[in-house]
Amino acid sequence: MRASPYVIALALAQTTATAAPEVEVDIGVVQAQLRYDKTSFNAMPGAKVAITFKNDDELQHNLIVCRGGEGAWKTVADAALKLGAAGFDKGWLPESDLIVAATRMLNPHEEQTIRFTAPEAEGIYPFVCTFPGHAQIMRGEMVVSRYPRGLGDLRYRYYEGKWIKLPDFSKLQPAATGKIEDNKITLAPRKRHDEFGFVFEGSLNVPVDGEYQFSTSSDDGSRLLVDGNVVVDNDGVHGNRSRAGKVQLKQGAHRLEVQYFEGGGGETLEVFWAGPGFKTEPLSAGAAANSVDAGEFFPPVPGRATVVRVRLPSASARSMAVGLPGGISFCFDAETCSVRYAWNGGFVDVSPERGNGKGRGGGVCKVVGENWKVGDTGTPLLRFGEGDPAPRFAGYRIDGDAVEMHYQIGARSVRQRVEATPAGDGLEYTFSVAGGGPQPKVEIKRDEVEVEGSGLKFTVRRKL
Ligand code: CU1
Repeated sequence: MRASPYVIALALAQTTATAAPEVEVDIGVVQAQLRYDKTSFNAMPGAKVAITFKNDDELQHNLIVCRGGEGAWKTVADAALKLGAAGFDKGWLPESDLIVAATRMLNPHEEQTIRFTAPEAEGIYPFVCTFPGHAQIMRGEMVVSRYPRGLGDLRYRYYEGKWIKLPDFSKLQPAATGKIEDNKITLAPRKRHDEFGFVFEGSLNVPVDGEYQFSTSSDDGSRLLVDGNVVVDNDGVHGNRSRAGKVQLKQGAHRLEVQYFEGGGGETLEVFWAGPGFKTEPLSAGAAANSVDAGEFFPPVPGRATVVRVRLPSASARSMAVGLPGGISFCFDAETCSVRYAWNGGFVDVSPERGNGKGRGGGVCKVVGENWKVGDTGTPLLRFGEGDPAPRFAGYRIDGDAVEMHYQIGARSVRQRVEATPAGDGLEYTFSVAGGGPQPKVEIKRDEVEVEGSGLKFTVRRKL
């Protein structure tokens, strides 16, 4: 029998229906911070996943999902760096059997949806941007687990009474009980503002085996138990106070219990947890997703070197931060007329200097990333002979991707041009000297960096 066109159309419709993604995730970029705006999501083993990556940033980014465990992102990012200058043409996508799925390198304001099947093996699958210099910061995790992380079936028992520490609630008669539909721990069901208590109980899904941290922030006392064991003890009469505890948990559902009491005055209860593949997340309503101040980041200007005069760690008060396209930044000290160190990442957090609305400011700014040494001796790199006079800084000039530092050493004017290596793993220096005299020698701590080239043009690369 021949299938009628109608049957074929129906079959096609069914195929399309089953191919619809079971997990749809939108991931964006936090502007100028080299961060994805979503750093964790769950997928069931073998689930059909669709990730829509929206690059609403001024820099290029990609998103590569890796297999091979939590640290696999580094292997893939290093393989991308090894592409060297060819990386630009390949969108920094290396050939690697550790890659589960990948977007192309997206230009600013592009987006792309990738579809793939989540691996059958449960565990953590990191995703990362392999644009040179981004991977240290720009990454997240797909957790493949039959137990999507979170709290479910949350119920409360509400009590009234006067206590100075947590009572044995099991011996007391609750004044009210109920179910909390959104599964967020909350004091909302209370019927008065003093002399009351709660016991919250729910089922907590733990996605993978590992160490988990819990914390409560409460006024007054609280206690958190997992499977009947106390993990956080924050008991007693006190103002809002945080306490934390750690516990090893197996994958699966666990019983979470939070006890709380309020004597008089203000009342607060916030509960958080963190574990493999995710940072601090609230288990309570109204709590900030992450209480750490994100800071005020100075955005580098895309495609152009950026210089900001700010105080930086391990440098004099005359330091400046220079951000280069490609995500490499360095600290230039106008006192020593030398590059003190470099870092890959998100340039500088200037909130300590601005006071962040809280203090007086004027503090030392934070570099966003991890410093690496560049062979600095605390003096200019060029030596003209014994007893060179102290250098005098004479300003800088931005020239597209590069910055040119000007300084005087005695009667000689030195121009030091600095630009990023194509792979973003080092700095290229080009010196020009006016004022004559003997040929200068280069003095650099060669054990700290890989030095390539010679004379007045050379490259210092990060030692891995
Ligand atoms: Cu990136």
